[in-house]
Amino acid sequence: MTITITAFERSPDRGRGLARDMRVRWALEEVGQPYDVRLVSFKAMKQPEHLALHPFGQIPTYEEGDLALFESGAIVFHIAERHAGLLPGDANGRARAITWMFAALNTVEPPIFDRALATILERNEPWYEQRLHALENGIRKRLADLSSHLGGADWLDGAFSAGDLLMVTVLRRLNGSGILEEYPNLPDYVARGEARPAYKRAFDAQLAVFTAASAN
Ligand code: GTB
Repeated sequence: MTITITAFERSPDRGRGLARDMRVRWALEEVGQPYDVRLVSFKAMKQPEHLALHPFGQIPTYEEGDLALFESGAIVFHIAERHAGLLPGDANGRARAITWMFAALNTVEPPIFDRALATILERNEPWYEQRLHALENGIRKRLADLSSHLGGADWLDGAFSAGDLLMVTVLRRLNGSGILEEYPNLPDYVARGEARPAYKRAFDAQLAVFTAASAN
């Protein structure tokens, strides 16, 4: 059955793979599932046709036969459940990998996303530097604990899993901030994720969308 996902027609990140379709593309590449992409404009995202797929008018969405999903974490989980390669076979290992998926999205991503938003929306406020400092200290607390947990391991819990896939996409949002580099095993961890052939295919595919849009 054909899988169709949605992505930005013209991503504000200019093809840096920061929009959340990237994690869905990566998951599909890891499990070897081909997929189509329907590109949507900001305007189209708020129209009834798209709202029927995504109640909050966002990307990504996922369609497969009569199944329609939204929320990148839920989509990655669905892919990982249906196909081998992203969750361990043993029940306890699987539960731990799922725990890391939630940790990436519920514990690590929120402070990182708040910082990214502040750098865009609050840059000209008189209290910006103070706010940024507080946000970055919140991020440091999470990264310090994550770094301690990871130690010298390649991945968060044994073999690469959907938990690592989500965590790497979350940490990539800190590129250029210098914060990740304060915990030397974390840039290495991100680099290991980015070196995976499936990651590269997903990254190139989303970059090609931006390149084509820029040519028009
Ligand atoms: N919790 C949802 C999920 O995980 O799927 C959040 C989905 C979401 O935030 N989608 C964003 C969206 O559709 C795109 S990814 N926004 C349009 C809207 O809300 O109207 C977030 C995002 C956007 C831009 C960048 N960037 O330019 O760097 C990075 C990430």
